[in-house]
Amino acid sequence: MDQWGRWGMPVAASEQAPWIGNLWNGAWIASMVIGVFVWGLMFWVMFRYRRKNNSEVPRQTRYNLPLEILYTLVPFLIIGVLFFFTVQSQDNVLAKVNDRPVHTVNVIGQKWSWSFNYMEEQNPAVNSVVHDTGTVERLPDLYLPVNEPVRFNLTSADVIHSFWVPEFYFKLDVIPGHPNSFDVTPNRTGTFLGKCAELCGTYHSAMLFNVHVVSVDEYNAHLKELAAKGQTGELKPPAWVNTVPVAPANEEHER
Ligand SMILES: [Cu+2]
Repeated sequence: MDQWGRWGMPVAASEQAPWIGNLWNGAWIASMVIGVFVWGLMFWVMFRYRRKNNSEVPRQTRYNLPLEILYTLVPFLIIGVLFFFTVQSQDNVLAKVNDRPVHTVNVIGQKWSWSFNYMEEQNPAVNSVVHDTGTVERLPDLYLPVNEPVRFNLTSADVIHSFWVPEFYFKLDVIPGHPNSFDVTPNRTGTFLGKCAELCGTYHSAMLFNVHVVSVDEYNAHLKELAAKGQTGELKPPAWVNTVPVAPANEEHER
């Protein structure tokens, strides 16, 4: 029920999420206010200026310059306000943590799962890069320490994917040959479902991952577990991007 108060959004789990949450709420409230006002005007004129009897035609207004200027300017004003708050939210959500983020996770999107490289060479708990990768049958797990800034570097091994954790109110495209990055500070422990938000092929719908926001101790324990399993070193996408094979030009396709 309290989801109504968020206009359908899940409970936020990151420091950056309120920027998007407030934009989302504000846009809905503005739309509802404008909607109610416009519906009110429509119904008011429909009833107030109805034809009263069959002989008399209501006065017909063809041109009203002030009114026309008004309804040209007001939409620009509405767009301007939405634009301002959109840019403001975007700038804050994409802002990089000063200096150096505490943790870095290099993410690879591949058909149809994810690989996570925890760049923890400086972390005394493991002193190395550890990784985990998923398959269509086994969802990968992404562990994140609560209240610590994490930088995500996103690369793709093949086609365009999109890294999306709904509870962070954020997603970013994972584009082959075009690294993207963003910083996020998870601030609520729990297990969330991450998804690929870009239709990327046959098993796009299976491209899910579990996000565990845990205490720093649990985070370090998980890194050690990965190291103990021998999952050390960084997984990298291929240097050149695999593309869909193109049929030879001289081959004829007849039907
Ligand atoms: Cu995908």
